[in-house]
Amino acid sequence: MRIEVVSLFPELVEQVVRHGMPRIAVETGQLELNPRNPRDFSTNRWRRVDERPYGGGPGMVMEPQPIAAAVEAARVAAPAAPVALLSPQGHRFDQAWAERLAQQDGLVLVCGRYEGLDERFVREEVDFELSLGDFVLSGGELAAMVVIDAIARLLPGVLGHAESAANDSFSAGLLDHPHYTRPEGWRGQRVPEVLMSGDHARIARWRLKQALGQTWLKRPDLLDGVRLDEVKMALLREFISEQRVDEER
Ligand code: 9WO
Repeated sequence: MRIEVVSLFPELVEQVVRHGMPRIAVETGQLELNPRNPRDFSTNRWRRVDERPYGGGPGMVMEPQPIAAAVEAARVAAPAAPVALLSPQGHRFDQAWAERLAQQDGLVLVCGRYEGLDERFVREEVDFELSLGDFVLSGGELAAMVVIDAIARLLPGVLGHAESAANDSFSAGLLDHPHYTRPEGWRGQRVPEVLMSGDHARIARWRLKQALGQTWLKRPDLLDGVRLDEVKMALLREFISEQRVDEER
């Protein structure tokens, strides 16, 4: 997959492929990340990319010409790629969005700075807007890096992809089960016995029960989005009844 990032801070966005799954995705040729700086496309003799807002007010607005030219160059490098703007007005980015975008051959991510972008640019060049949540950042770059990380770990061929991405309980619409490592006892708390039993079927059953239970406890809204078959319903009931026992202790 080829991801083109339009940003006034390309060196910031490039940091995302220095570590972790995005780095592996680049090293294995599954991901190509190409930043494009609107400043390089400015036809202004001072390479200016921002101007004062019509109507007045504080701050500056990104001029349409340089950022549109950068997006047009990105479109040539990644034909048919959708153009997404990172903004609080966008669709809420989630795992389903990550999975959908990971199936594309290309993607153009546009990062704004200053007080915002000229609205005519958004109408002309942007296919959809993506939001990480209801908060304001100083620019779209950190949000673009989050989107790139979420996509990179889903790309086929990225190390461990087959097991870990499919195993993510988020791919089943659930939170993760708890994890434990050595030592067996720490600050008076023991690792659950089942995890040391070597009984893989029992372990898988315990993990699914915990994933269902943790989702019920911490994010009950997510359970509205998943169809619980009889096995899962039974596991969740079992988790809930064990909760009550824990509370009474
Ligand atoms: C800022 C803003 C504030 C209140 C209501 C709507 C708003 N839109 C923007 C906006 O698009 N700002 C541009 C991009 C320019 C300034 C910094 N930008 C930005 C992107 N701030 N916050 C984001 C963002 C992106 C994705 N998810 C959450 C926030």
